[in-house]
Amino acid sequence: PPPTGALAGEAVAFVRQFHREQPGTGDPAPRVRQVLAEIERTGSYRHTAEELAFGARLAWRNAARCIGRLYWRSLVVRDLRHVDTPDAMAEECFEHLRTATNGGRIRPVVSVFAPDRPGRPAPRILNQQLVRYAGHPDGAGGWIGDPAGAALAGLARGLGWKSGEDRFDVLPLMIRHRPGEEPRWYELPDDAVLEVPLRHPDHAWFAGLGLRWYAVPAISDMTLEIGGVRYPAAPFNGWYMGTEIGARNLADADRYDMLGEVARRLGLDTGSERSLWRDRALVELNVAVLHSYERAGVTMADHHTESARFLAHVARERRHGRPTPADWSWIVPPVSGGLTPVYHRYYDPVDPDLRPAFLPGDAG
Ligand code: HEM
Ligand code: NRG
Repeated sequence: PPPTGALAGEAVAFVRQFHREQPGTGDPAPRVRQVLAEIERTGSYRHTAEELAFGARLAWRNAARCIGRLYWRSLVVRDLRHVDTPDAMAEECFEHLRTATNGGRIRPVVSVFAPDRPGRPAPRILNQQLVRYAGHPDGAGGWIGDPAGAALAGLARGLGWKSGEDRFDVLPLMIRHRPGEEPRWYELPDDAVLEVPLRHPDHAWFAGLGLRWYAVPAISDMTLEIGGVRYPAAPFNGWYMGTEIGARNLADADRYDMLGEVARRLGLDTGSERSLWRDRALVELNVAVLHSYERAGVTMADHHTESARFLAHVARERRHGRPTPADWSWIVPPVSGGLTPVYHRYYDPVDPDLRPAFLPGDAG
């Protein structure tokens, strides 16, 4: 009898979905038999290149927290399943960044490295994103750099990385080959990291704040699961929506916490909440982010445009007879929520068991 475990169930469901949705792939039955036989023989199975590409795009389409899903079909999938040493993975992560950056015309890309196999876990990327800034306490109750990068900066220093004293030091890439082994670390080459210095269209002093951010958000700490197979190293990127930087990374009290300083430079009354100095500073910070990326020729979406695109996506999926599960609290932008159309409605319910998916952290 064919295997009936969880892997076999997931595998069959995925192969059927692939054949149902991909024109010209024909009857799934022969491929289902082949996959089940391979699972019986080896305890796992290998996706074809086409299954892998489709599965990765589906995982994006299924990402309930992502507002950027309109372009899910155009995801560039780099099939790097044969790459499983830290040195080679680091090189390919740098190449991922170069391909994705594309001189500023950012391309959505995922690099899929080796999957976990029975009894043989694949290497892990320890960084949250391929590019992120280090942070450490300044000794006076404040922070230098990004508090969200403090744990990884500590880990990197423990491995021998010499951190700078800058507020925007790019963390090294850290890769653990096998469980229990010490991670290897790699400084990112300059030509793999595009950054944008921030300035404001109307306030010359803004450039003097010395703020900057990187061009490509490439999440590297989620596991891609397709048809029961787990790819723990599968960094992916799209482009930024301005609010991620202007309303969160640079604004949150536990991140760069810049609103007080921006408000003072704007001459606002920070003594009273009712002056709405936080809100006014927040808007100018977001103006600066969008303006700077535009001037630098780096792809970035504003929250109004990306919201409209998302609703176009929901409508198109519906025409194909498919739901678009979405998590309202993640989809609605962190500024001017009610000004965007995504605020004024609810979405299809989120199913945590929906697959393929990008799963949080080192899921298993
Ligand atoms: C989450 C935008 C591309 C998968 C998000 C979030 C935003 C966003 C704003 C919420 C992030 C937060 O609040 O921290 C975009 C835009 C894209 C894009 C503008 C442009 C193309 C992609 C791609 C993938 C993806 C290419 C995967 C292939 C996800 C996932 C999450 C997410 C899995 C949830 C992350 C988590 O749980 O922490 N996206 N995204 N997105 N996006 Fe996208
Ligand atoms: N908020 C995070 C990035 C999360 C994902 N956002 C994207 N993803 N745009 C930050 O660094 O601010 N993406 O794949 O494009």
